[in-house]
Amino acid sequence: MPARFQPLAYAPPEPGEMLRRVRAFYERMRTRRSVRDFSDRPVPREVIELAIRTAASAPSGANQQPWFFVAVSDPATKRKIRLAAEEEERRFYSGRAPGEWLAALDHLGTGPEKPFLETAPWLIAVFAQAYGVDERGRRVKHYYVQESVGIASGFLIAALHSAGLATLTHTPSPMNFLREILGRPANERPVMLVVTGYPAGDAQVPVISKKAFDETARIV
Ligand code: IYR
Repeated sequence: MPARFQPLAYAPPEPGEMLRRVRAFYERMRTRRSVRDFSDRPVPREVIELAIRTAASAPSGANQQPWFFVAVSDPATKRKIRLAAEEEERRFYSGRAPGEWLAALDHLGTGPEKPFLETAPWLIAVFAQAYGVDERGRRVKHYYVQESVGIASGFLIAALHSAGLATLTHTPSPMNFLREILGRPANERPVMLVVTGYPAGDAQVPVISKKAFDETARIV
């Protein structure tokens, strides 16, 4: 029988070192912005693969890893995704979205045109496996799917940002077309597209701010 437990590989940092590391991470992460103007400059596939490996190292309910990532650089597939997304987004912006939703988005300056879906070198489609399927084709219940996929997506965005790439979490609504275009099975639900690449040289981002610490957290 293989051992069920093994010693944790862990080297405690000095408190000063800990503070330096967490501050450096904070300073790095807080420069991340959602970018909608991408350059078409290529990004090596290995960078994307390592970012996905990072995402897939995330904790998950019962370690079921209920996710699947499809990284797309093929221009024809990106085009299909853009056309399908824009079709949904046109409906979203011209009637399907309630006025309150459109008002909440107004300051971001978004609209139904999604050229970045073709310009950006990589689109990473994140799928959640609502349930698993065992070797005999039987359904296996998955736990905390949303939470697990959310955590993995956060790891993915952090890894891409730490590499120096711009990212956008894009959620065309609805986005079931992704399952068809990317040939994913019925137990998988598309959660988001993580668009990534270099920002365009003249990329603009909305002037926004984050909540003050006191509005975000309380330490007791
Ligand atoms: N899916 C649309 C609308 C949209 C919704 C939210 I919530 C955003 O934070 C941004 C956009 C779009 O991508 O334009």
